[in-house]
Amino acid sequence: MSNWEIFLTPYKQAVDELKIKLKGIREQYQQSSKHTPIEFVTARVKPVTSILDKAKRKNVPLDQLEEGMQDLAGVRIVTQFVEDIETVVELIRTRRDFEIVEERDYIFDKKPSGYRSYHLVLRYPVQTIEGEKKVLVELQVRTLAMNFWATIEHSLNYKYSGEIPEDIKMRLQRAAEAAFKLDEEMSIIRDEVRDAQEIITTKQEQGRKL
Ligand code: 0O2
Repeated sequence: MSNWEIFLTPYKQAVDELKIKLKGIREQYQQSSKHTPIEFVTARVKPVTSILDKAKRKNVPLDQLEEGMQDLAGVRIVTQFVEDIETVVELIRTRRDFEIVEERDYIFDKKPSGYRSYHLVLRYPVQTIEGEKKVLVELQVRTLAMNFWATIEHSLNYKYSGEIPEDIKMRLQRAAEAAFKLDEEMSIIRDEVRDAQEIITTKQEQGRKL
């Protein structure tokens, strides 16, 4: 096992555990036939090449990664509606199995790129054979529309090594506006959509019991 693998093992454990816990919340909502504020959950440990790139970009010494790079472990919760983000954040705030060390609201305060998302940095305790180790985990909470935009923008940033041509940047700004409008429109018909989804989930649950 390489030194990187050993170093990243507790981060891998943290994201795996959080993924299971968050999926558990989603299932509990579904069983109770309530609208679930969690559409899906993804998680990853940052690849070593990305860690090295970011450390260079942000001047983080490699021996200070544990505190200096908050997103070595990343978990993402994707919601249907903007309002669900608040519900999820409230749920996270009530948890006792980790501590919240920071919250960043890029929804109220979107980034110049057009990026919108709600970020929380957690200090999560992992049980290792050497005892408990607390690791930082970045939790991103965003709607499907915000996620669509961020995924596309992230790929373009990768393709152009962070130097996206001006015309594409302008289109991305317009797409960000469109994603914002989509979230707004969906919020307006939210009650209708939620009623429909609750009927569907109840039918599915009944079908499962038969
Ligand atoms: P990757 O490849 O996703 O891992 P800062 O607080 O500004 O000093 P930091 O630590 O980058 O810097 O925190 P920030 O800004 O909260 O961003 C953390 C992560 O949020 C990023 O990780 C992205 O995943 C996402 N993010 C932030 N800004 C943008 C953006 O403009 N577009 C997209 N698509 N995603 C963004 P990484 O390490 O940049 O990337």
